[in-house]
Amino acid sequence: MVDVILGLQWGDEGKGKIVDYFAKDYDVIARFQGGPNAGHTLYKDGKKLVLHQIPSGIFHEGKINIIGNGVVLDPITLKKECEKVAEFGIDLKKNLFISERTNIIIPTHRALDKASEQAKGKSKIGSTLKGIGPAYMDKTGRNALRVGDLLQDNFQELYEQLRQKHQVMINTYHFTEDISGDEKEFFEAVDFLKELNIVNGEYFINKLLQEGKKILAEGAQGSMLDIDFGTFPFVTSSNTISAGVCSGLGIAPQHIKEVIGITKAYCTRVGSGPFPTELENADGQKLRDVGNEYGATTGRPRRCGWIDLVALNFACMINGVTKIVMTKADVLDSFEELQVCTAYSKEGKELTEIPLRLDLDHYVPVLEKFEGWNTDITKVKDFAALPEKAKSYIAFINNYLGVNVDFISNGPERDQLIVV
Ligand code: 2SA
Ligand code: MG
Repeated sequence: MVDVILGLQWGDEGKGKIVDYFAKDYDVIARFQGGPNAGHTLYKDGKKLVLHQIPSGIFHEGKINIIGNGVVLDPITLKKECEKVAEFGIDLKKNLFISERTNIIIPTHRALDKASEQAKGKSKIGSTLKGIGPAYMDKTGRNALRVGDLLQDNFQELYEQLRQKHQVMINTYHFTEDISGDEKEFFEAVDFLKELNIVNGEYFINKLLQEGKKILAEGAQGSMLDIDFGTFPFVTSSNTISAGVCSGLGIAPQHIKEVIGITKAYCTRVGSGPFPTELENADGQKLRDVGNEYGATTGRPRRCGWIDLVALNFACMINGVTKIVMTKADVLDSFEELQVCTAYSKEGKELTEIPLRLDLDHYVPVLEKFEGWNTDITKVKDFAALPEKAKSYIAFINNYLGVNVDFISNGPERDQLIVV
């Protein structure tokens, strides 16, 4: 059986904490897409740690963590991450497994990412510049190197071929960057990676399924950043939705049971692209300050706004969400008034569907107002003890989505999670 945890917004919904919380109930935690662009924040022994590629179950004894074939893996970032995790006494040889089909990010992918963003100028995507787009382009373009290739004698030759191909492309952008330092680090990291457990991911995971093991698939980024269904072209380059689990791990759809969608009690976005409920005012700044809304990977300030039920409803539909976890509810504690987007208005007409192009010159959010609860909820343990106004806010969301909020996170700590 496979359950999925994924983001329903534009990423940064707090997946790291929630996966870490649920991990105890699973035998296996697996990443199925994305790469070092992800930033999953966990707290271990009171210390903050940001994971980018290693699944968020890594701190649980006896769990198997898998980096699936759908991921694009940067050996340099992986080595650094492994070293950090090892400081906590975690033996990666025992509990980290990497699919041999996982595509590799090489230094020129990052240079290409930068060159491409620079060339886009004002219409840039706001990429994390980790080489994600170019690496997935090499996958679909059938040029990529994969983890299994590292073990081949001719890896150096394969690398050189790809690097040269990239160099031609980089030149066409008139982009110059010295990557020789990165290259040295890359080959050191490749040697490190070769010593980890490289497995045939699809047989590995299917054997675990046959043994009755419980698997948790951990999504990265969010549904509105999905390459097919997100706010294209301001998206990432992978399928972030539940459908990505099958292709990103090599498991059949009938194994998937719960799809647990994570949403913040409000909404954020980092990078460019449409964000109908964005608040470019004092309320937006307050959400950013109270919620500490800065990119976990790049440190970029996140754009903040009210919760968008049109987008959430769309995400619930595309993913087949069965349960919702609402995170950072406590960030709303000091707001006198809250707003919720229930529709978009275009030329006087109200729409409740996500259009092909969410062009903000034409789509204006229709907002419903709520009285804020104006109470500190960070110490609340039971749903019953939540202020009535918080309950009505949640009830309204449940009713709109037709899926219930089953958990409410009211602080960063593991035990700050209210079961509804
Ligand atoms: P990319 O790097 O090419 O995949 O970027 C394309 C778009 O996807 C967005 N994106 C993200 N959005 C939110 N969180 C992400 N992870 C980090 C975090 C981001 C950070 O957890 O905070 O630290 O800045 C993430 N990764 C990609 C990105 O902003 C582009 O809009
Ligand atoms: Mg994040």
